[in-house]
Amino acid sequence: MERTFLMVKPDGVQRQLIGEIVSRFEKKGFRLVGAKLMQISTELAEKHYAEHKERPFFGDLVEFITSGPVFAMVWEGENVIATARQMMGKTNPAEAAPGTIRGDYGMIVSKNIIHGSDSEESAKREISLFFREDELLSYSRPLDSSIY
Ligand code: 3AN
Repeated sequence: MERTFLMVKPDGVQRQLIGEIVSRFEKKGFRLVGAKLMQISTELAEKHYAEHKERPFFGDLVEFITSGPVFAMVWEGENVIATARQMMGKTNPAEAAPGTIRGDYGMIVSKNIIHGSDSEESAKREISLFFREDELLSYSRPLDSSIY
């Protein structure tokens, strides 16, 4: 089953959106296989955002993501990487459709509430950056047979 890395960013934690965000993915039918509230170090932030190293906003990005606690999660399910991106909405909340997380709660691109892996490759990379193998659980729910 496909897995993705999702993270409520410091602005989402401050705005008390953890429960709302977890609830959306839960209700969709995806399965939570790992989660933790954590403070990201500068070193981890630079690794996580390595692909943006040359962008002018890289310094601000690292500063912001390390500015307070984040809620890191791994979710599992059919096509979860692409579907979670759809549920998050476009990077710029001003362009994100209503009904998406960023469309409903976000205002500006630098504080867009949630991060989600954009490909299978980045999901693998990000999951292993943030979680040890023994922090991820495999289990089934009675509901699974109704979802699939
Ligand atoms: P996404 O998070 O939707 O995959 P990316 O990977 O293009 O978007 O950007 C990573 C993060 O960098 C975004 N979540 C956003 O917070 C920040 N970001 C992207 N573009 C800008 C920008 N023009 N100015 C400031 N921050 C930006």
